Amino acid sequence: MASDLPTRQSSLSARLFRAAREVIPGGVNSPVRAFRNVDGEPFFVRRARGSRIEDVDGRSMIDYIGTWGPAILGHAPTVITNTVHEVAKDGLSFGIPNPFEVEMARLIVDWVPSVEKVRMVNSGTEATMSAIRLARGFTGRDKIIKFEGHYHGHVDSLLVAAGSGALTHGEPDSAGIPRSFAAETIALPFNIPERIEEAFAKFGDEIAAVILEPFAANAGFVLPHEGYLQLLRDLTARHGALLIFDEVMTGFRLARGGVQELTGVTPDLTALGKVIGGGLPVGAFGGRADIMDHLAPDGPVYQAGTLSGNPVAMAAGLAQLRELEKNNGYARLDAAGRRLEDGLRKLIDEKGLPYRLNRVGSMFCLFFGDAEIVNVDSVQQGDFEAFKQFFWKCLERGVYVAPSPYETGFLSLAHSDSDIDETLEVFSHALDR
Ligand code: KE4
Repeated sequence: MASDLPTRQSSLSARLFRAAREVIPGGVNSPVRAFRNVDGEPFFVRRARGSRIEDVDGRSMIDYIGTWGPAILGHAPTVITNTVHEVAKDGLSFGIPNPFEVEMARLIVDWVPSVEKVRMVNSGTEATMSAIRLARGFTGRDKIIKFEGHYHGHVDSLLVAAGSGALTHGEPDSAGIPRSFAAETIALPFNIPERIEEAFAKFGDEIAAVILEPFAANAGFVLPHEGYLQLLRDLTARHGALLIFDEVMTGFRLARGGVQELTGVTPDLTALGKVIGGGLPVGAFGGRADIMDHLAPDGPVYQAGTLSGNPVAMAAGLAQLRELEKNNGYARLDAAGRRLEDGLRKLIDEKGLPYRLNRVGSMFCLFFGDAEIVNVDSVQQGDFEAFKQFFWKCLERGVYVAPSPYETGFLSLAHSDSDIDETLEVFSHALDR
């Protein structure tokens, strides 16, 4: 680190954050950016390219967040920036169908096994919100099952925690959500078969859908136990409920067809986002045609969006997805993830640290505790003080990991072997107490 860099307080980031707080709630447009989980203040980014971001004070860092998933090729890849520049010359938004929408829908249908029809939206939240409404409209049922620690965006009926009578109804997980909304959502612990079996035994024919992150990435990176996804598939099919995979994080990141391709478990509906937009605001939801045809204008379930299918965002997403598929992108992402994992496992073994590490492809999470990672309860047993120290020591040495122990790290195709080796050097220092 250059010693002439401004101190944190006098930095331009600090001045910008003070100015931001005067006009933006919490100084941020999304809470996780406020660095509250690491008791600090955020830096502001001036530019980003490849595996690195540069803050407004000129500090360069290797980025393991990639704008929370979308930057799978790395930041500002020319294949996307050139496309955006070219397409934007012909118009930014029409509110009228454009050819890029058809190309994107066809690509999603070709890549994601369970998706026969798809509707574009502008965020992951819109995707899950619309999928839930569609499931309720299609089944004529009201109850939804979700899992504690799984995040599906800020949807009223999904910002719900396990209620006191956990099995009967949920409790709002945010102010501003009527208890009546939460009452129709049941929040269960992930990876505990008995609990989901009990819920279906009690409410089977009232349940419209089960929604989950099949590989859960919003409580650290928590994987389903063997057979658990198939159990959810069997129970929902048996009781006429829909199975919704929220693959906003994992879709197009872990494989062309996401987790459903990796596991062979096929949902009825899938929510998508992040990678699909190449860094521009895009979400999507899709699935069985007989379900999707219940959407307006053909069907009774209303769903809409001024900027949905926006030509510039569609073109950016298509450029990213096609580039990703070329040059063996998924195999290269997995090789980068393997290099980081092997190096990190070696470090925690050498240092005798009782930490756990989960990694699939380019997604990873280091858990600062030795509890077996079953669900969010296990993650909460971690040593968050140790995590916080690790975060700031990494940042001071030029590596940006998620500012929360409840997040997942991401590699991109721009992370070189030397980036990863440099990161492991930094991790080695940052793991020392
Ligand atoms: P957005 O509305 O933020 O585009 O997507 C919501 C969403 C839905 N489903 C899953 C599985 C998600 O991970 C997300 C959003 N992820 C967070 C990262 N943990 C976005 C970061 C943020 O909230 O600023």
